[in-house]
Amino acid sequence: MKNISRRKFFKLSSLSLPFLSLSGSSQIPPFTMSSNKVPVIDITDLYHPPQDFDDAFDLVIPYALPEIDLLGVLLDISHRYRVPYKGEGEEGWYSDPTGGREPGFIPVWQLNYLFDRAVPCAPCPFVPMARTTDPQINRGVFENSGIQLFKTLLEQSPQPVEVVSFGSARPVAVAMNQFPELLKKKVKRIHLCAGSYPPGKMLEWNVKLDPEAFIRVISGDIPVYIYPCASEGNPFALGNYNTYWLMPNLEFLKEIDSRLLSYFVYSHSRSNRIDFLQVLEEEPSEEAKNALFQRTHNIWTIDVWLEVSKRILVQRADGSYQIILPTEKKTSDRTVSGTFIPIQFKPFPDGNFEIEKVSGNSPHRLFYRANPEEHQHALRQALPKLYKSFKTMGKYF
Ligand SMILES: [Ca+2]
Repeated sequence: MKNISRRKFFKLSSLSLPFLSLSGSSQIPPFTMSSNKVPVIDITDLYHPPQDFDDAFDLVIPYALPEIDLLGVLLDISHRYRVPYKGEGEEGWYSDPTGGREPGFIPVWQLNYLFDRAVPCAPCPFVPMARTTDPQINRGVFENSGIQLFKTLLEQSPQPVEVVSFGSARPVAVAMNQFPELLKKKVKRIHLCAGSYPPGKMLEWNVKLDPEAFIRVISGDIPVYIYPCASEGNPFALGNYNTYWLMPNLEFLKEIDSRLLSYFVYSHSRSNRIDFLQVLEEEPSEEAKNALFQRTHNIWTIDVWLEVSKRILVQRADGSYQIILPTEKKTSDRTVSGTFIPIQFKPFPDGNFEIEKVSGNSPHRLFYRANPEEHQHALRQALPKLYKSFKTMGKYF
């Protein structure tokens, strides 16, 4: 009975667009679409307090890179991690006792404030799909507001959009089940940061969040660029097909824009201050800053941004590594960025997958790095330089 009335309500209210934006209104802020900017929809499992601080760390990139037009942020939330979760007897692999947390509206609003933007943001369904064809309409208006935002942003974009997904594949899969034709027409590529390749015994974290959703997305014909987050099930392996690398500390944040530093400290310290914009104008405590600087930081996401923004990771003639624009490339530069192998997916029922390498007539691609140690070494040099170049918009207060 409850589901029926929810469905009805959803049908009625889907005529208007329910989502949250900085202005609090339900209208998409007008955005200018110049042809040299890449339109991007960012789907992230971002919470506050964070589950993985890198989600807040990573979201700065699409705000700060001028070649990206960030159309919207969809919050990929899993109810089980909103509260302390003890796992399902899988040797604690998927447990997380550090919940509660809520969808990351606060970090999105903070970045809108810091970069003077009005990027709309909305949550997506909180629970796994019951089957690969599940449209999750019975999750109601609030949890579907991200899916509605997805639809509206695609409809309004004059050109196909790059979709990046850093959590479960659920928002993309639900959208595939609600408006498949629109996705086919308006999604250029889905950059899916998930899965293990080669496959492992344990499901990779993002796949485990929603195996049906992952199977749905890799079984479709919309181009999927997959950036595996694990190799043989190990999320911390330096394999050829996964993107993981480690920053031994975040000392370089001492030299970044001071308001961005406050943003990072807010997230990293799990702050509960309600004046979450004003706090960005204040100098954080030494203790909170030092805890951040000494953080050992795991990264799985940067290769997505290189591919989407068309920036290149290179080694310069002097031996140093940098992330550069294509126009900055010199003949003496050696490219270190990952490449992409044309593949066909062979999904297994549990959410793992195998691949078949094909000659290029498949829309799908698998990330590949020839030398994982060099990839890590290069990014340890190049990523700090990139973050140090980011500037927030001027302070008004
Ligand atoms: Ca994530």
